[in-house]
Amino acid sequence: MTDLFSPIKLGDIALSNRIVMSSLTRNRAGAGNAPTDLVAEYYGQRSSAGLILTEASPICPEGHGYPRTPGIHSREQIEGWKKVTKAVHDAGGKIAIQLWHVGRISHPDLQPNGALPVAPSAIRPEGQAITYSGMKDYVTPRALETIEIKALAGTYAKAAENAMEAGFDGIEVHAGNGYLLDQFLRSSTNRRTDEYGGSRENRARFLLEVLDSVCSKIGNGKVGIRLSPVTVFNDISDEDPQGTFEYVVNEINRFDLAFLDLLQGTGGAPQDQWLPFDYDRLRAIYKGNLILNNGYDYDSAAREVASGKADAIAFGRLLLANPDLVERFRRGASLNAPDYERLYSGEEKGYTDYPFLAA
Ligand code: 8OZ
Repeated sequence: MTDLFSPIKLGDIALSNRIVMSSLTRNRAGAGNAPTDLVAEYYGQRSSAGLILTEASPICPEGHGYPRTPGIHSREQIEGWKKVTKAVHDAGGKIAIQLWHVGRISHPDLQPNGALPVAPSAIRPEGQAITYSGMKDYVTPRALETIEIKALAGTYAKAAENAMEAGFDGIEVHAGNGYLLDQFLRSSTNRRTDEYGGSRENRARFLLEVLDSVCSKIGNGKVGIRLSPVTVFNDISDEDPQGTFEYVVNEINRFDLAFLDLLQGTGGAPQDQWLPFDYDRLRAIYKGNLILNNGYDYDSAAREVASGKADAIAFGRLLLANPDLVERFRRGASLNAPDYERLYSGEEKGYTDYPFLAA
């Protein structure tokens, strides 16, 4: 019987088990938003997971929206990520980088030359950005020109190429959680009247161009995608999420990607708070490997994999607090609890100091 410890190939990426580390923002990048030795140690500690998906990593300076998030657009950042991929590979693991552009979820304080953040449409999100000088209200972003959108697909491809140079096994296009690509997909944030807005076909166009661009550059077997059809994070919604995402997934099939990483509900929210969505219908449409995410424990994860509902399961908080989660699952051992105070700031405390099981 297939269990969480069964190997699997996701496109070109061979996993030794089906326990995937979910992408987790940790805000520990160093100078120039480059990963440091500490970041390499953190990922290296977690390399017994079948696949690590890195924290979201901006593809260009305009793609940043939080302090100390490690990018994948400068020489310094590529060199920093090389330390991370080496640490994971030396320990026998696999690692893919999540490519990110925050779109409107930023602030002039975090943008080059204090510019406005960019988005499909000039619609201000509710809420506040975390800047280097405290929380500040989000601003009304600048709507991208059509020609800039075409260029951005190439920026994703360049970042994917940088990721290959840095030694990653693959990339995950972050098209969820209310960031730039999701802002194009969903009706509440996309009021464009050109070929990138209006119908679901038009709202999905940018994402499909990005996938085309990154797959041409590094090969489809190294490309995955994150979707989160009903998250409410970052003030986003859709008039018809079922229709929008069934269309998207049907179109994505033609790329034969390494995987679809599907976040159910809103990240970190318990299941009884998820907005309604028929995930079985999406699964019936999708032809490739599926990673399911959000709130799984050993038993619920093992059930999804045994029944064939998922090919692998992503764990966020559990792998954050338990670097040796795979071994703990094998032994049925107790789990460390996450230190919620130190999720998004600090250095080694609450980051690289979670205890391993005694040998
Ligand atoms: C939590 C805090 C900041 C960013 C996401 C990249 O949800 C994030 C994120 C999560 O995708």
